[in-house]
Amino acid sequence: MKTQRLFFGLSLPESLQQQLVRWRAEVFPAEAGRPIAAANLHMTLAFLGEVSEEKALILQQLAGRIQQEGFTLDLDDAGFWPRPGVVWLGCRRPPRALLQLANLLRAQAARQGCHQTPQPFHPHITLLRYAPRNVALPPRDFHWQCQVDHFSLFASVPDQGRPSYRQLASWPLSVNKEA
Ligand code: 2AM
Repeated sequence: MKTQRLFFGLSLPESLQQQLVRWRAEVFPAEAGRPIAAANLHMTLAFLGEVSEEKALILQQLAGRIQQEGFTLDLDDAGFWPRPGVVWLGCRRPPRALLQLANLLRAQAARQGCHQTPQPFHPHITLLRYAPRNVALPPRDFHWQCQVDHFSLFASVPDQGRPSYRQLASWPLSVNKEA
């Protein structure tokens, strides 16, 4: 059976990816970990794992029925998870619409048999992997902003030994009334 490693997520505008990479190079020394390539900077909403074509189609149909508002991502937080050695960028106050979207996608995925971790969704963009335990985080004086008006399905494909993320489909989020 043919399967693909899939996840739902948010892409970032290329201009923001480039800004983040420049900022990362300023605030983290080279020994702080393995940087994620600019084009791979994204936010995962629901990780699906290895999925058959049949199940991927069902999940896409369910995703297409989602009616949710867009939102603004305020990226003003950073942290370190020692076990995976991940340095991440996140939001001190994640928008409710972001949490609702991720939780809905995660619930749909779980109902289709895609294992979901029991930990609550913690929105983040992985900046570095294999960071050492003593990695120094930058002072929280940064604030990156991005309007989110769609979410996407991605395939994780190996590219010279490292994953590369290919966008397979996208769905719009409606206009954010607060904006
Ligand atoms: P990470 O950035 O925190 O490692 C593609 O692999 C995306 O799915 C990555 O953003 C990764 O999150 C996430 N991911 C990979 N394996 C996962 C797992 N077992 N559970 C949850 N998310 C996972």
